[in-house]
Amino acid sequence: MKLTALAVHTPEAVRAALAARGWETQPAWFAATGMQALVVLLEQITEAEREALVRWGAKAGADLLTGDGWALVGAPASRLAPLARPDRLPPGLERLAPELGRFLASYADPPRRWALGGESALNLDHPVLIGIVNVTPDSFSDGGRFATLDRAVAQAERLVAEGCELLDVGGESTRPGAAPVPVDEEIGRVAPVIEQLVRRGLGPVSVDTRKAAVARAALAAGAAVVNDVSGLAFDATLAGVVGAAGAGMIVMHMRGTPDTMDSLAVYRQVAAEVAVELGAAAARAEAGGVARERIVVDPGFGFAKTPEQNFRLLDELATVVGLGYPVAVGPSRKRFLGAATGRPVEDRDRATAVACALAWERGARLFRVHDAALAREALRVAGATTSPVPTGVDRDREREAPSGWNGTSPN
Ligand code: PMM
Repeated sequence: MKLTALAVHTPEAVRAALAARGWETQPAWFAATGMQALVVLLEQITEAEREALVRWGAKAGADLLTGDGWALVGAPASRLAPLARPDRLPPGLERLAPELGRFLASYADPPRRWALGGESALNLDHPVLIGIVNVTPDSFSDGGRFATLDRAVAQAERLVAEGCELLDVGGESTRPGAAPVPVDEEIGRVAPVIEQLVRRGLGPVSVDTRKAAVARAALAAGAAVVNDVSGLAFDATLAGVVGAAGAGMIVMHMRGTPDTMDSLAVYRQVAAEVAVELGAAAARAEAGGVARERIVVDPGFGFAKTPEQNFRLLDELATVVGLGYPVAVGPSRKRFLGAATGRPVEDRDRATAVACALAWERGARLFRVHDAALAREALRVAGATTSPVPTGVDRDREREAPSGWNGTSPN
């Protein structure tokens, strides 16, 4: 007898083992994703639901850890799948099916495109770089350098040449303690730059703002995306503006405002809490009229998080990916990277590139960076190592995976 431990962080290892034994690509990928171990945390469950779960777990061979109002359920994806199907659901667990079904569907078939304003879309089967064009005099990392129109355009041209597929123009610094910028001043900073970038064909362009009035002006100037670092907590009318314009939206997680956020970095389990709060923010966007396929979520590295919490969040990014929206990350040059490397802000692009590669491996698809060249190189390596789906798999058929998992028959 011969024993080989296969890698468990990717279905690729099981797929390759099956392919080596004559399985075709499609059924091998089905079976491999179905065999992946998943753990879901269920909260706010009743005592009756907890008991029904325990009974199901004993029969299904799932691992269960439970307490008052909660349960941790660990099982291969294929074994969890019946819980997402109303026709096969054990009695007493009816409330579980919709959420679990949504999660398993996006797990088996993650979003592969992000619809921006109008008909444009970004393909997410490879790492997508978002280049930062800050037109603030006080941004923490490149403050003031691109404050004039010409400089902003030159920076945008460089970022596009280095592979950026979206340019994020921001006119208000969000570093801790930064002074708020009046609406008119913010519009005066970003709108002319956005207009120039779009006119020169450097778009698509996103505007980094928390304010509906600024978003409206930016969209009129040609922006296709609104990137809101407040997760729709700052201006309740912002979602309506984005929804009405049919634009794309990045919903980022933070707590409080740049002034107060550092004191709010208190979590018992950072990734799970960020995911829940970010899910609520994305739901606010949808309720405001932003279509689901236009939404990207971002865990907000550095916003209301200590360096340790940022690293936990980076490692456990799959929890945020589990929300089912494409995930963007913005670790670029941030303080937590300095805490790990001892490097000053102007020397953190290598650390940024590594953080981006780690985030890709955990399911992030978009990367907001100051320096695109290094990040692109790191992401090329990461992207070549971790394919979301092996070549040869028909991804339209794969959509059916949750009901198709059985893992027993090669054909
Ligand atoms: N970070 C900053 C500003 N905007 N937007 C998103 N979506 N994600 C981020 O992490 C993010 C952001 C702060 O960094 P900067 O001042 O260098 O732009």
